[in-house]
Amino acid sequence: MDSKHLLKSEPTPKLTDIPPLGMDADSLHFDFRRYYNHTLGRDRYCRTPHYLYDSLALTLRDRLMERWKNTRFAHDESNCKRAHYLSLEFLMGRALGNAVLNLGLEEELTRALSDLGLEMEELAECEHDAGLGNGGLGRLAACFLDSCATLQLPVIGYGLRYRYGMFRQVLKNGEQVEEPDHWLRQGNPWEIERPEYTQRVKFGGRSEVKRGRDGSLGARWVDTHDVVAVPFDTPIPGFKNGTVNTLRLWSAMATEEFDLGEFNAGLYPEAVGAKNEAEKITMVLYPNDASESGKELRLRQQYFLASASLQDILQRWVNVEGINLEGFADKNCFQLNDTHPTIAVAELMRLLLDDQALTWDEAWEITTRTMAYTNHTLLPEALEKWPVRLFRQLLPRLLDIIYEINARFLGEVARKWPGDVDRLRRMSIIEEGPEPMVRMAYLAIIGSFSVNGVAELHSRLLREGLFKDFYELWPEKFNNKTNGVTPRRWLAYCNPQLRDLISETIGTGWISELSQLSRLSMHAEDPKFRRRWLEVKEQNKKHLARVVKSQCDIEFDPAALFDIQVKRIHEYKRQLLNVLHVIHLYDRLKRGDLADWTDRCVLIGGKAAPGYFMAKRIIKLINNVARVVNEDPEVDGRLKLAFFPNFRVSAMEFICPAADLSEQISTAGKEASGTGNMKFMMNGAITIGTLDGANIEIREEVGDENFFLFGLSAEEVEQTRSNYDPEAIIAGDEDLGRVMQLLKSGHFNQFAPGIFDPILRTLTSRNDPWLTLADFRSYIEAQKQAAAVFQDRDAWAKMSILNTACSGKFSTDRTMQQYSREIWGIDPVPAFPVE
Ligand code: 21N
Repeated sequence: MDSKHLLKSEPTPKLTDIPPLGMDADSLHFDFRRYYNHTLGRDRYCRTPHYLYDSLALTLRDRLMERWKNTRFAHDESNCKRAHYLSLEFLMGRALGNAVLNLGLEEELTRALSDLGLEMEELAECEHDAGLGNGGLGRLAACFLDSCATLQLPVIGYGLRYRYGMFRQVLKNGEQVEEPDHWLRQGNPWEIERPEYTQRVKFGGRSEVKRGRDGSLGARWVDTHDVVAVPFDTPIPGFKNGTVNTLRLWSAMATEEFDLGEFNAGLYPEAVGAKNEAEKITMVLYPNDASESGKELRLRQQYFLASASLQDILQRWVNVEGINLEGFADKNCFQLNDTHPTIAVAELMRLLLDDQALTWDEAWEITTRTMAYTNHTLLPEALEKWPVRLFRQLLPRLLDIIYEINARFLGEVARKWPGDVDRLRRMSIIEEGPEPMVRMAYLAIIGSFSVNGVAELHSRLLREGLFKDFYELWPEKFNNKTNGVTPRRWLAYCNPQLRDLISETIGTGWISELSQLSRLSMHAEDPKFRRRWLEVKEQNKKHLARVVKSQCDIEFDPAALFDIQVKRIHEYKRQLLNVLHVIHLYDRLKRGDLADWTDRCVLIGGKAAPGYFMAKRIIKLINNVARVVNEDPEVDGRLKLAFFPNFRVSAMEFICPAADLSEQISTAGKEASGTGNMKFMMNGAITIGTLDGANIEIREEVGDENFFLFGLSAEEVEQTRSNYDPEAIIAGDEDLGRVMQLLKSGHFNQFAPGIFDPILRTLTSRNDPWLTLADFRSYIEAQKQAAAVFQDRDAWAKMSILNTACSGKFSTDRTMQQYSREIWGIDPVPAFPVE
């Protein structure tokens, strides 16, 4: 720590010994008014609710602050092992409602506010989502933090404080337009800046290498351009347990010297430009969810996170334990959220070798005992590779280290498989070719003691396919950790009516022990309980219908089947299959085929990566089909289709409680896990899905009779590819024939001929990687079955209740218990009580 930040004299304990804040309505009421009037200086003429929101956030933050400090003290004094979750994304969403729930303040706060004529929900709406992530991977990190705090696990999140989060999606003429998400514009009451923990990160320059007597590398990294990393901490409250953990996000700042040289040379604009260059690093989140960006700035972001975080952790170690790093690996571990922060493997080696003067073997021992890697995708286009050339330019010292890791590793492979040159080529960190590349996944596997996938099927496919060579070398590294979601945000907070019904029926223990939901099963037979269950769903559907009306100007009838698919738009997720089904239903209505008809409202939402042409064209198709279907008098309201704009965490909070049917229809073998599927299930939606990702485990838990299964299995998908003949499928299926004819005829693009040709071409290509038409028939049949069951309100209610009742496995509390016991080797540490 910088000595200029330290006081010369020890302050009296009186400075920090203060009584705890009241958790009653009167204390909250008093503090809220004090913030509004005295701190923010507003008066009765102020008409914007934002200052009311700020006053409330500050009132709550004070209560978090004292618990936060007590948690830190408890961790420090117990000298416990800690886990550090390194992630380029934390999709936190809003903090206020979650803080109220986890602090157990819902009742008292409602009283305090109602006395002032205010409602919490209205103030909560003022908060901008912290959208510092793309999709599942980023939201998973956020759910993990909630569960770690609730389980009182000493886990710290490390990420980047992007000034612009995930873009805002607006629709113009049915097409996606991106707008910047300046989420910090109105300030962020949930973060506190910690300049005292500032770090310095190096870029560029040269590496001067010299080999030591024991063969180890000694080196100096010189002539670097440094960037300063300033941490901002966000409190992560556990559920009613006094624990508040930390999410630490780094913000890039120019060093003071950075511009000085140029400034002195009279190049003032250039100096300020250089400052911008440094601060660009944390300016914006990359918005591609499932393909690597390949951009230099992205690699800068990754290294900035890895280096600042590791230096922070090592500095703490040295401050507390001194320079002896022997016990470091017993007290620390790092979880790499996909390959994005994997440069941490080489960076930890650099810090241990160059700064701490350890030998290679000592440093490698610490690295491989502390690093653990989670893979989130099998899609080849998402596997990160960086040009060696770029590494040499930007991180020359790290490239030296990667080469050395690779040389020693290939030696090990050669000893195990003498003469197997092809295996050496396959397993090398460096992919040879005209432009040699660094394969980040291989660096992650080689540098880690644990490699995990995120659902059973996904982990098996990693062992048998993508990482087969590595599995043969190190089977003991490989394991599965099926994803989950936090039941606090995704049931107790977002669905208060269902929460109250469940708690009235089985008590409140389920909120922190979700397997208790199984006690609902016996009530699934009770007609009165079923009626109340359906009443809650109906209320939630009415709420969603109001939002759809205001956002999309489309009327949803709450009595209809609410059929929902919300997730990033990607061809493998097959939003197109959903659209083909909607067109098929439309075609049935037009032909007067009303046999066993069920009214249906289909909602599709999600963002497309800005550079992903096909995904954007799929959005356009959804909107065009919606317009034709919704406006056709012959359809007469029996079928509705809406595209929900700007899908995000805070939207999912009212969407998932209102779903009847959850669409999880990816090509089998492509969706690593899925987590939206779990949110829907918890809230009593029934899944229509393929045997992909965690769908398989959802079906195992709930039983085949409470799940609408369709489609090829992952094995069948691979067998089908070689003789896939979509034209033959169309010829053999009249319904599909008519759907394709409608599309081809331009029925949905009367004034823009040809715009859907690219979509038609992939659907009818023998090389369509997503095999959409192969699953058409079985999808239509499963949909028909769902529609039929929906008519039988009692049968549907029972299935819905059983879905919630069987969702216990999909709590991140279970997931985090497994990570903590089977990977991290950490134990819970109770926080000191506030008193
Ligand atoms: C998801 F832009 N993986 S979101 C899985 F370069 N990867 O698809 C899902 F910066 N993102 O099945 C699973 O449930 C979820 O993870 C949680 O395990 C995701 C990768 C990504 C790639 C590049 C970039 C950003 C993100 C970018």
